[in-house]
Amino acid sequence: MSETKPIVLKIGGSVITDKDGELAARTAVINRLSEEIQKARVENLIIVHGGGSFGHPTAKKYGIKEGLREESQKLGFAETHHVMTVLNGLVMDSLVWHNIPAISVAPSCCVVTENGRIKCFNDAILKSYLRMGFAPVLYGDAVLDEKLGFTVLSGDQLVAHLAMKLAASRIVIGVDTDGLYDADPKLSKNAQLYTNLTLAELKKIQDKLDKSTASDVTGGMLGKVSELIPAVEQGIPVTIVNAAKANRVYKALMREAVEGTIIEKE
Ligand code: IP8
Repeated sequence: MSETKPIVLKIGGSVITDKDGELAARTAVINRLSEEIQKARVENLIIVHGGGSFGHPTAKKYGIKEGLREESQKLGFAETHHVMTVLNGLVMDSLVWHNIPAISVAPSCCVVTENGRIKCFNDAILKSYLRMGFAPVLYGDAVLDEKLGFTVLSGDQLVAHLAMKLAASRIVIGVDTDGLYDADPKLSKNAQLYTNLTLAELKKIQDKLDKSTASDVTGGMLGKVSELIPAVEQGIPVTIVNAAKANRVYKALMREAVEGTIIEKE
């Protein structure tokens, strides 16, 4: 049984899928990341992945985030969860064949939100898996909501919640840019990378951050950072790295020096 504090790793949907495509998984990238995770041999690891071109277009098409308004959306809820299980299946396939004892935990079966915020997380089984040395794998999902009927739960909210609840030592966020910039680096050539930020600095620059990627129902880099703030407040450092580039996630997991953004409380 492991006693070390867990590390929570988030892999962005824009890394493992092609957001311009439809249900377009990047299997070579998924395999490379599995290799890096396997090589790092982190003892107590929780993995969370995003929705990319699987969850987001389907959730958007049926207005799942806004909640249940008409019967026909129920099929959309089922479809959104289903396409997430398809992407998760590809991730699981790769992790397990890379000899990682990964076990899939569906948020739709253990989380209930209230107005989009996690209200209840039945995490007893997840904790048992973790204690036994398994690597639980969760993902952004369609979940039941006490006020809205149902909604979309982002992987980022899950990451922060799990890290705080399980007193994680660190959060590693794998995105498709080199870290956190003062402007969207895909749109602005002069965008500057923040390498180290304190919580106070992060709060100050929050309004500068990219508010959304058009295809994302859960709010782009700003949404990501806002979710992470409570975890940093609790003293859990966050490292944001480019998971689309080889070895960045590996180095972050190994605590090696790596290009990216480190956010710490002070
Ligand atoms: O990509 C959203 O998860 P995220 C998942 O982590 C769905 O925001 C179902 C759109």
